[in-house]
Amino acid sequence: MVQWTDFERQTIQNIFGKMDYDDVGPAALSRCLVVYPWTQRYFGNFGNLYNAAAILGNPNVAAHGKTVLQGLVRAVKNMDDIKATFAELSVLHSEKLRVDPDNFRLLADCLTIVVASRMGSDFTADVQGAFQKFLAVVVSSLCRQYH
Ligand code: HEG
Repeated sequence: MVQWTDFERQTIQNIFGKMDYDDVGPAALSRCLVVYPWTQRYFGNFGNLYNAAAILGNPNVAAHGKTVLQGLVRAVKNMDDIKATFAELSVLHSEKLRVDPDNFRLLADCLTIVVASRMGSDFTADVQGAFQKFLAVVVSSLCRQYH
């Protein structure tokens, strides 16, 4: 089981408590689709992903970016059992969506970059450490069904 320090818990809750989901979710997913274009293959029903401008303006991408964050909020609320919280989501991504699990990490990294850009100097090394630890647990939990 993952152990969290008080600082880590507070930092994660603070980041998600202050987050503008309508901004951060779309920004993180669209960044992932632009920087790692092979991730577009899972969103064939999302319409125009032809270039960066199309991705940034695509309402399906924006909506799904928010859905991903809503998933992460469930993890924040269940920090002591993220594995169980994401059990079904892991089955969905592996067996139905057939998402290559390497991509979880790539999206998590894009989210870190967007959060860092929004937080500016508040995104200290300690804050980054706590946030990336949280995302590492999320990624590992999503990968469970692939093991
Ligand atoms: Mg996934 C659906 C969360 C990474 C592709 N993703 C979903 C859903 C959630 C979610 C909550 C909705 C599930 C439902 O309808 O029951 N995704 C989620 C998280 C992360 C992640 C928390 C990692 C941080 N997803 C991810 C990655 C890809 C992907 C990296 C592909 C590169 N997700 C994907 C697709 C769907 C979902 C294709 C279905 C979208 C749709 O058809 O609406």
